[in-house]
Amino acid sequence: MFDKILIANRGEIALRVLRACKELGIATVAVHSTADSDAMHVRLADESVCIGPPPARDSYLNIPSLLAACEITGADAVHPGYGFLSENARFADILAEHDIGFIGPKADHIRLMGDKIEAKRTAKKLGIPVVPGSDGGVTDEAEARRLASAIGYPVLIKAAAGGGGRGMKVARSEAELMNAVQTAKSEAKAAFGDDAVYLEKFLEKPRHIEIQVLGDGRGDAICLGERDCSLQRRHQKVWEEGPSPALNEGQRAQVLDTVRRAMCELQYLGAGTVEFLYENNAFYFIEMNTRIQVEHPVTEMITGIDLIAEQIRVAAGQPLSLNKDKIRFRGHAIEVRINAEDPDTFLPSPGTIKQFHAPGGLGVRFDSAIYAGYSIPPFYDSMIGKLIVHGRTREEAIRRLRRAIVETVVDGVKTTLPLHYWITEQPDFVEGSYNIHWLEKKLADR
Ligand code: MV4
Repeated sequence: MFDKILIANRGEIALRVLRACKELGIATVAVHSTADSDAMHVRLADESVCIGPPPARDSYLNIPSLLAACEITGADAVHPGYGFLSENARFADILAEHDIGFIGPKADHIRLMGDKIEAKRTAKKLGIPVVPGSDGGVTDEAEARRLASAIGYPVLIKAAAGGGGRGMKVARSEAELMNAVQTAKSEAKAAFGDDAVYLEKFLEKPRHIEIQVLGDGRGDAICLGERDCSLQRRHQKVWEEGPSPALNEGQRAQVLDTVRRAMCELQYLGAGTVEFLYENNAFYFIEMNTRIQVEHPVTEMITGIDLIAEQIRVAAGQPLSLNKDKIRFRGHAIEVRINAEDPDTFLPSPGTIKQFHAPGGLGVRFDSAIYAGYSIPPFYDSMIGKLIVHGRTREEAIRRLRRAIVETVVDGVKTTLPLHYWITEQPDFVEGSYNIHWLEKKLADR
């Protein structure tokens, strides 16, 4: 097992990793930019190192600084959290060259899943159902036309280096195709330095359902259920819940088993998420994320498994602490992201938190690094915490969420909590019938 873990992140996820380390008896090192000297993760860690000025590229993304911080403190492993360097294969390789553990997947798997064409090809080979589309990249115009008519319009053009919705273009007819391909290519080139694109059947009203996986890197893997993340705004998740209100037991058992077998065959190491679109009772793989995700507490609440502790164990070469027959799913969990934003305009609202009171009680979890008197720096993303609730049923979880939102006090900055309360008041949403377009449509005619 590792003796000392350096946490290459900030905010609530840095606290989340710190807590797991403490419970495992592992010493912790926090790193921080000059904008984060007063941050809670710095206060709670055993040691801390300043790694640079406020812009992330000079601090939280600065690999030489992070290596120096490991060297100075004698940390023998790094946990990257989410975002920043969490899916940077080169960082994983460099740590290995320096004999420092990376608490994440094998570098080759990070690289493989970072290329969305290769990821899809791999998923298909492993028996996971994928969205119908081109089996590789699209190069010339004639090929694009041929592929699109074979797939059937509408088609979606996606960037191989993309993900998270950036660089996608819809073509509803052959007349729109060339322009869509050209635009997608030049946007991909500008955003990622790579103009490779591929085609997929455009699904009109899918849900976004993702499967949490954990692998030991030696052929054992488990699936810890799904999260329904269909409530998004501009490709930012707003509300995540599990189990998905759209699935029945049979469908769930089947997709979980397919994904588990695939991860065993891949010899996947660590935590990962296999993302699907779900429409008309069918699953279609779109991407795989090779990191712990923001919404991992939904899974922890319904399984009782500490996902960060499992990541650390398997990264240290230990087996998973349980096998697939020991996993039990209990009740329903919902996570809402609390952003320091105006709930009507979504403009950022940085500033100083004057008063703060966290909600509590049965089935309530509040993951955050804020405190009364804390100033939210303007340099990073606006998420200041997550409220997670658990109940025996979805109805109970929604009622508990409403109660917990009312109990929460965050004064001094605007937050998205009123938006979440408003969502719980929408009858069609409470009924469970929603897709990836529900939130933006509702917001538009609110
Ligand atoms: C799609 C799609 C429809 N059809 N692929 C957006 C983010 C990226 N991870 C995949 N995305 C989509 N891929 C096909 N073939 C619609 C989306 C999409 C979306 C997906 C999940 C959650 C919200 C979304 C909002 C708009 C579009």
